[in-house]
Amino acid sequence: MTAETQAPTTHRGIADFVEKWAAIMQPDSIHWCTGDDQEWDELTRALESTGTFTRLNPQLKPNSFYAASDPIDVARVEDRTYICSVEEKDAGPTNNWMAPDEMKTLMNGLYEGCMKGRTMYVIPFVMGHLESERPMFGIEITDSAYVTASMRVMARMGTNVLRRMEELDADFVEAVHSVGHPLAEGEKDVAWPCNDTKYIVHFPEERGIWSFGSGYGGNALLGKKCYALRIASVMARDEGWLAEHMLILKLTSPQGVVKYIAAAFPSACGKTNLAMLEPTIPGWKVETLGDDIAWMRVGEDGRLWAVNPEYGFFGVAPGTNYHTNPNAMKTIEKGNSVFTNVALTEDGDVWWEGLENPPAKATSWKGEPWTPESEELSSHPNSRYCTPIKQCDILADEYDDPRGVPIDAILFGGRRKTTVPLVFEARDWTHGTFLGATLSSETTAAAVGAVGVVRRDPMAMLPFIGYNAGDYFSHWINVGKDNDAAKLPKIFYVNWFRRDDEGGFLWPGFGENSRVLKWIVERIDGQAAAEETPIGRVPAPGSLDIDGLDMTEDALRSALEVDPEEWKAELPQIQEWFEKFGDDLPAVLWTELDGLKSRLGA
Ligand code: GTP
Ligand code: SPV
Ligand code: MN
Repeated sequence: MTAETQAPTTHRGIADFVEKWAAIMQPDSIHWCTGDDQEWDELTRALESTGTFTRLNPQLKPNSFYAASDPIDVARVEDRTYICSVEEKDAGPTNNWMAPDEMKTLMNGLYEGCMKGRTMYVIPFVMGHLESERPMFGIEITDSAYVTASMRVMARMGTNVLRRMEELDADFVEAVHSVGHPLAEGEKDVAWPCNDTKYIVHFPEERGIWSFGSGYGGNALLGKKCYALRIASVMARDEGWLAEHMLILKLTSPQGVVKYIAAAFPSACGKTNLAMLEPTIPGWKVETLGDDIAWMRVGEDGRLWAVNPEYGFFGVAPGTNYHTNPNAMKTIEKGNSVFTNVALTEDGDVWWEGLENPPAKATSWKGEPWTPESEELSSHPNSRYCTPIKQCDILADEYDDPRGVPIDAILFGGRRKTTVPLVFEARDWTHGTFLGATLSSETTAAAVGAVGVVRRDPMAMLPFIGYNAGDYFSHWINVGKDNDAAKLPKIFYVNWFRRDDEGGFLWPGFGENSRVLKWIVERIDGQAAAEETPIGRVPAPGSLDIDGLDMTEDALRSALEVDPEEWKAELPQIQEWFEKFGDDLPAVLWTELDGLKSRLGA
């Protein structure tokens, strides 16, 4: 061991973990992350020197950087993502599985010497609050300075976290990451090192994560999807709480009544936009608590309390602009942000499809010259901004409260051109669980693979449930059974993406979604009227406020329509979906499906 590899920690478990992997991966040096500004400067300078980062014009975006990935490394790789539970059955029918020993043998082969010529960064981090009753620690080791810089934005990390782990002699999630691109003696690095072979692997019983070959967000920032959803969902099952792919927002009415709303939409289906919504209806206010992940547990008062475990936004760039999401724009304009796979303009700014004022000339994410006449997109559809949550002007004060906020409503939603109305209400928790379990959405560019294909994405968690999805549904049902249902959130289903015959959106979306939120909270308070339909309760005529909106009551009816024929066509798909889970599917979900069938007269 050289002096450099001697761990600057009194936490034996952490020192052993780092030492063990350093011996396998053989980095040139080891850097223990402090999280301070000097470290950020060193990291970003190193990233500039390898060409990974281009510094943006400080007048426009201070302390901010542009990065373009290798075109083979642009999104989550669901077919390379594994849940390696001891028993195959515990991974369930929706996850890839391999026996843990077999996977470890395979990956140890890949990890052997994989950090040669590189620095191993050791990132002590905590998901959620450091001051929480039980801080949720992790140590990520990575050979990517890009990942290290991004982790500093997305998670609370650094020396203060390490010191707290030492004080508590805390358990932690071992998060192992390598881009899988060792450098031979004298070999020049590439701007975006990665490997054709990729594995994103979880060992749920050991609470361990092994990732190889990718530098992209969800594959490599291991505190995010891998820990805060896949591993945390297993912890949540064992301990009786929920780890969900949900935004959290605070809604204040003109009368000053506050409601907290959580919403699960699949990747690239509108969470960030709803979380930062600028209401178009007078007197209403939205503040943000989180845009992607919610950890929720029933408190002593019987209500469901939610915290956002993250520290930044990793948002979809295309479509983001001053009309759709002014609060995201203002957040990134303060600087301290990383933009990946967008276009770089000649004045050192970034641009993407949907942003105002297209530049006359730019460099596309592929490094090619681009003009507004170009046939190719300037930015990858899954290009992202990574920006500190604390810079968001409408961040709710409660964000810093380790207790979180009590949730009044849970929204499920997806991207469906047809069939699914703008909004409807579940009858009760079990029916709401049925709606979540059968959630369907068109696939997006957030994951590698075909785009626009309708698939079931239960609770928007299909790629993130760290165990058997049948057991996950039971867990949801049990949360309703074991608690006072009257105190739990009411469940709703929304669809901003329904189209008319010409392919246009039936609902204007974005800030206008505040009208739907208004109907939802008025339902909770017993003020707004609803109509029963076979699928649930939709707004009664006149109950959803379209005052001042360029939309007729008739057009609204088309957005709200429940067509029994379209829904009958869904039934065999839901049946087939449920059959996948065999005996693991809670029987009450079959009862719900039977009820739906009979209400549809099918
Ligand atoms: P992940 O970060 O991948 O989890 O995505 P997300 O769920 O946070 O989605 P996001 O809010 O970033 O939106 C994804 C895309 O949907 C963007 O291109 C948005 O412009 C678009 N979008 C969001 N809300 C609406 C809406 O109300 N109507 C329409 N038509 N598009 C929307
Ligand atoms: C998603 O795909 O749901 C994201 C982006 O939020 S990633 O962090 O890459 O998973
Ligand atoms: Mn997401």
